[in-house]
Amino acid sequence: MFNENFTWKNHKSCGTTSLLPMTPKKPQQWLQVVGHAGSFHVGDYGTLLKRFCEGEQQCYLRLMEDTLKPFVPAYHGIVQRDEQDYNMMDNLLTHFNTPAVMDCKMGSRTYLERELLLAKERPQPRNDMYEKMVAVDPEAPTVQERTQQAVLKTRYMQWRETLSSTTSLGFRIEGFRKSNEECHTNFKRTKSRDQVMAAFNNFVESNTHIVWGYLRRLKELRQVLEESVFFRTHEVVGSSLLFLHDWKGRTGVWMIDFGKTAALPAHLSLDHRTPWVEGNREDGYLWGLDNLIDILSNMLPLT
Ligand code: I3P
Repeated sequence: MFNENFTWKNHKSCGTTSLLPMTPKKPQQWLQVVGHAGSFHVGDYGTLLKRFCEGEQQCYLRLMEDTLKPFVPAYHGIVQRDEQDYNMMDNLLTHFNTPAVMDCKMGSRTYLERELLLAKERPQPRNDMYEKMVAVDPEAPTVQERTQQAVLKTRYMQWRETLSSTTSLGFRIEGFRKSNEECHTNFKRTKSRDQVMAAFNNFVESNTHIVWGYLRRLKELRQVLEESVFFRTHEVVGSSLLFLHDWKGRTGVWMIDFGKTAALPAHLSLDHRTPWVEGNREDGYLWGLDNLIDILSNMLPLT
């Protein structure tokens, strides 16, 4: 059933780890995951093995019982390989012929409230994040950060959010690979609607049929999200929408990456549109989806 070989890049068991393509090494098709290395394997019969994360497993188990089920990869339980546990799920790419793939990280915030608390209680400035920051903007660190040559993770994440469209639009493009195998991952400064639209237009190669397909699916997803019990009762942070299309004109969008999706206390529920203030747990997911739908709608000719 599965006839392509992929390699995956990841670095830890829980987190926002998503599929993203890398330059293919023919004759096999190779893929990579944004930012992280080592925790994916291709399973048998069109499945994907992702390094076990209990929080993510809990989400998948609940999602399999939720109205959102058609919008997430089917979950098949835990498997072991070389003494490591993996969550096994459908490999969405197997449904397409040499697909173009895009990863959009959803929400107006990319860190959990509990990460913020932890950073306040036990601050652990990171040198790797300082290095990533100055590589993009040497002026970004504060005097203190420059002295320490380190930044807090939450500070780095907030900086990334305001630099990209996360804060202003409620989602950001992480990267894409076109079906011609061209890879684009330089979106840290893609912030305005026009920049996002230009990136999408590049991804779909100005094909309005594909845009229609994506829009239909996103509108269906929005409707289901607005009614989903799972969605109402979870803070969905660092989760992505995976866009896939191929030369046959087939399109699909799925929700992936639930390593940082957290169940809310019983008394709390979210509308996912109310702006976040510390304590309300809002994540801006639906606000971001509204903006995404609006941007894609504007790529179509007026009817
Ligand atoms: C990474 C990105 C990831 C985050 C990772 C960051 O930054 O924000 O979402 O992982 O943190 O390094 P960038 O995209 O600029 O490379 P999580 O969402 O899982 O926290 P990490 O280095 O602690 O994994």
